[in-house]
Amino acid sequence: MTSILILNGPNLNLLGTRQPEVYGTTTLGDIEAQCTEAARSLGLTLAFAQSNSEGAMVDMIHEARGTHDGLILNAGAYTHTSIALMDAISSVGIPTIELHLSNIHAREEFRHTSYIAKVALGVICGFGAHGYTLALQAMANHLEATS
Ligand code: CA2
Repeated sequence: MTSILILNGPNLNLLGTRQPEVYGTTTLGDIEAQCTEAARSLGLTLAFAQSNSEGAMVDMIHEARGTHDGLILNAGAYTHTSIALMDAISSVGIPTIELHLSNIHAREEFRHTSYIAKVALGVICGFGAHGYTLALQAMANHLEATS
């Protein structure tokens, strides 16, 4: 069965507890439950993870090789800084969708740069928690079209 890893970066474990005006009231646990249901109806196997550590995220991307067919990555603030995550995605060659809850282009200038976008299939941002299920649908379509 086609397997997808959804990987979340720093501070996303706080979702639903602080800054609801920016990030909404949905918790990461709620998002995982929505993704589990969406993956089931799309016929996908899902792994869902979060880390506050850049190195741990690099390790999880390396370990995804041979295990997962697609990566959906909300790298949080590392999106705007991490050449290491960009290189990890390039090195494993797994199709990757960059995802954000907020519209990073409508926010501060420093959020307009993304190292992840340079190696991603595409980017989904600004649709809040719904973006996660949109990304799963987009990844399912991509993997189906390229299989
Ligand atoms: O919009 C997104 O999904 C972001 O990846 C979220 C990151 C931010 O640095 C990116 O520019 C855009 C921040 C995640 C912080 O999450 C929090 C959640 C609740 C309370 C505080 C932070």
